[in-house]
Amino acid sequence: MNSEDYIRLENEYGARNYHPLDVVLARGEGIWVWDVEGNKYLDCLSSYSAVNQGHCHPRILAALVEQAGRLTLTSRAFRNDQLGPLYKELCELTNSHMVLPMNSGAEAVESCIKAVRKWGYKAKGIPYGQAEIIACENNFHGRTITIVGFSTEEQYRDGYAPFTPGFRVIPFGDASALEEAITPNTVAFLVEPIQGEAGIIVPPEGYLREIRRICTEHDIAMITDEIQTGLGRTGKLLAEEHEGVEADLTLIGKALSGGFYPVSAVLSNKEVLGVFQPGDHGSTFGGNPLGCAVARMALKVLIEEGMIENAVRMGEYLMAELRSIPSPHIKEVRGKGLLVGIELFEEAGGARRFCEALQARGLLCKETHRNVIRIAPPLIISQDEIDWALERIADVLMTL
Ligand code: IF1
Repeated sequence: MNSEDYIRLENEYGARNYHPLDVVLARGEGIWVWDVEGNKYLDCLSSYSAVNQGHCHPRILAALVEQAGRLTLTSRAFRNDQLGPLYKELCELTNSHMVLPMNSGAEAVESCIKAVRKWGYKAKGIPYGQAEIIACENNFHGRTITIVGFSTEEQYRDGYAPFTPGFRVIPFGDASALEEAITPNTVAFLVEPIQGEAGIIVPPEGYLREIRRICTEHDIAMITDEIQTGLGRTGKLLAEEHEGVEADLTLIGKALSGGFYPVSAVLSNKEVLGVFQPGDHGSTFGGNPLGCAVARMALKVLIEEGMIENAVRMGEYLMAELRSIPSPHIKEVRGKGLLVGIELFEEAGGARRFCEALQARGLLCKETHRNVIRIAPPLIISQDEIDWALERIADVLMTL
């Protein structure tokens, strides 16, 4: 079968909830992927930052295979020999006191919403059923009914009402808006350190520090959603570290497994996650030994192989070079580490056609919010490989 055959199968049998590029991938290794015809591409999306360590990282693969041959799932009715060590390693790496292991990012977000509501009622005495959580305009935290209920992207909400009450949104990047939105029933503020899906929106310097001060002052839980910005993507293990901030709860996922397996987690101080008593919350696969073994190795290679430091160096180089491309289409180049967005002027006709032209030149990336090309290669990329990408990006931006 060739690409067209695979595309036909997808179109005949698959739900149309994506508009993917017409590239049918069959193999991945490091920063490279190959389609069914054997064409080679540089992956500049990293599966939305779930493959920070590079495709099929050999050490994570070995950990997966070894664990898969020994024990994959026990349920949490029993214990296993991978969970406790993962808890300890995660807490030491992030200065957390407690971990709740889940599977998808959205599950971590939903679990965190349950924890802060319960904490609000039990610890803060908020009238039952009145808890409020504040989020930001243009947020992206997942696709469940509760989460899209506080999305400001109409398409993510259309057709899914009624939504979960108890949420309000404020402008992103404006700490005073948070102060004004807090009520006696506010339990938490949920924010992405950099808004990914919104178009790689970097808040003003000091924003997270201001948020931290306000949350502390008003005793509301600061929640950072690091599912996309975390695990080295922005040049720190957690993006909140750029401002020396420690959230009360931090959500991680995606690259926590290096792209091998759905593994997410809520990291917290004991006070908030401590509200859960046996039976209050759960998940069939949450904390399973296979996911934990994979996550432990995914973290190990991220640290041991200097991927986070590489993201700083390569990100600075990439953004400086992108900013030097004299293309009339470029409105702004922004980002942090290897989470980079090229915003195009409206007159450029939308980022999609540039992504399609880049695909033809062997580079895979994805538009977000019509005018932004997201550039987020695996954190192992070298300067030569960035130069290879820049040659094609400059060519497309100068000739389309
Ligand atoms: C899609 C976007 C990115 C996330 C943040 C939670 C989640 C995500 C900051 C939920 C997931 C994915 C979901 C995927 C595409 C991708 C995405 F374009 F949708 F918005 F990355 F920006 N918090 N993001 O980025 O994690 O449940 O998916 O494991 O839904 O199209 P998940």
